[in-house]
Amino acid sequence: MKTERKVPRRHVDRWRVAAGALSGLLAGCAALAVAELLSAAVRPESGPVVAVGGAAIDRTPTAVKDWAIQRFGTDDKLVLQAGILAVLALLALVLGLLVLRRRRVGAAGVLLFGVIGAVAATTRPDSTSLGDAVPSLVGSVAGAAVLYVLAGRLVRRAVAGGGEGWDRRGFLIAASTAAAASAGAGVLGKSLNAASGKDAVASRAGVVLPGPASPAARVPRGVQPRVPGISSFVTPTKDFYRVDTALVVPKVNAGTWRLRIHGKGVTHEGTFSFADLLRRDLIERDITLTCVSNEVGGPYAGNARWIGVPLAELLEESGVVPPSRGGPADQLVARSVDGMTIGTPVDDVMDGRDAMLALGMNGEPLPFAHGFPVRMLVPGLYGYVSACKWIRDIELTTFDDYDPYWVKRDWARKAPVKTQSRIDTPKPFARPEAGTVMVAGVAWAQHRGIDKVEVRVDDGPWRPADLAAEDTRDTWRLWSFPWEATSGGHTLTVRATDRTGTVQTGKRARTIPDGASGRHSVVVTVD
Ligand SMILES: Nc1nc2c(c(=O)[nH]1)N[C@H]1C(S)=C(S)[C@@H](COP(=O)(O)O)O[C@H]1N2
Ligand SMILES: [Mo]
Repeated sequence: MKTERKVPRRHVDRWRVAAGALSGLLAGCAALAVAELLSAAVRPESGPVVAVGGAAIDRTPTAVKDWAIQRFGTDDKLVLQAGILAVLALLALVLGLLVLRRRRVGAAGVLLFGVIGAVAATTRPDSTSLGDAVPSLVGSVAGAAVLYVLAGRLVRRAVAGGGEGWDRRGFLIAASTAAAASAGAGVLGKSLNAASGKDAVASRAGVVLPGPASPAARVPRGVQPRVPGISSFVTPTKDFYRVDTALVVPKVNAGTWRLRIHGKGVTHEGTFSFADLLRRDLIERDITLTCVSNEVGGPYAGNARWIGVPLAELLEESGVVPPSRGGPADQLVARSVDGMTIGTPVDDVMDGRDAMLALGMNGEPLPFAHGFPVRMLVPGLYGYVSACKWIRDIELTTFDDYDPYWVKRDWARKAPVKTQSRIDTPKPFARPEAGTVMVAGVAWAQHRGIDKVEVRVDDGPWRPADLAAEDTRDTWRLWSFPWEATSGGHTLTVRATDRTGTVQTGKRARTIPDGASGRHSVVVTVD
């Protein structure tokens, strides 16, 4: 008899524990769903997962961030969000078990997460109002209430037919109601958030880019070797790499967007609208952009045709004098709508190169992911010291007075692009047939230009590759090398020489603090 009583009792307990865990998960879902719904009313960026994720990105040690960019690329943000959700799910399970013993404490635990989310949301650099706390706080109240109510059904009590148990039917009804309501709120919130950038989308659709007053130099014939597997000279916009800290791509309405120019030595402060910029004489240029986080042989380089306002002209009109001519400001700090800060040497911007406020990319208004409505570009500098997307403010200051975002995180204050080359084909561990194998790829040294590319097989001599035609010294240059491949394992290595005569160094350096160096090698087995 004893054992017979024990078995169902343990059975009941196991179900109760499972129901507790489920309650925790449902409370978490309810909290996130309500927060999502409210963030649609406040700001998409005020949601707890985005806010905590953004705060986590800013606090992630540079080495880890760099690793994440390399390992996951543009998907690093998805991975981060999935990670946050996984941690939340685990904590929700714990709270669900806690609530079985201490109903109030368990429910209060949910509120604690609301406070964390609220603090993260209101301390983000783009947060301008305490209203950003609302989604997290109200969401957590909803979650706590769900947990408290569900826990009430899990209390052990006398049930009909004698013995002990808990109100299973009541629990199931309450749990399914909570699940359905959360799903409803979540779906509604998601769709409202998706629609929230509608005015920005409409403003982008309405942009008509004028023809340039100064068109790009004609692209010479022969910039593109016909070798399968080599990069395209112009990177199609959809394939252009994306690197930034934004968990939600900012959707800025071009109609209300303004750019302010101010700071040291600015005698004519100015505020410009998008229409103001469109009315000016625009320049069109081919410029290759590269990321400092690009490993040797990595993918974070792209070449596009940009149209925009020459930045030096705007600065001159504002009274800015570069330090080389006696001006007081040596650093230009660009600020974006999402709180990014990017510092560029004023001398570089005003030395005659085509630094610009870009309004268009490859014949279209900038895509949102690449900085619509306006971004900065400075040929020859890595993106993190030059290419501010979603720009809204330009301040003239000094390198002594201010450290921008990445510099605070141990990256170099100044970072001209290092001379680099990459083998696009063959791919690592390819098994080409013996005979002529086309080795091909790209080389870049923006604003200096590429003069020579050489290929070495195993420990053999460096032999010159066929250089494709050069567009400008601000663009990358494609190359190819017909290799008479003999069977066996071989290592192919490439190096470039820029127009200053500097040969790409074989000395390996990490991406931190000012860009990777070393040579790209590919190991293949010839059959
Ligand atoms: N607002 C903002 N601008 C930014 C960044 C960012 O994180 N936020 N990242 C910079 C970096 S590190 C690079 S390499 C380029 C990448 O531009 P792309 O995403 O258009 O290729 O944008 C730069 N501009
Ligand atoms: Mo970058």
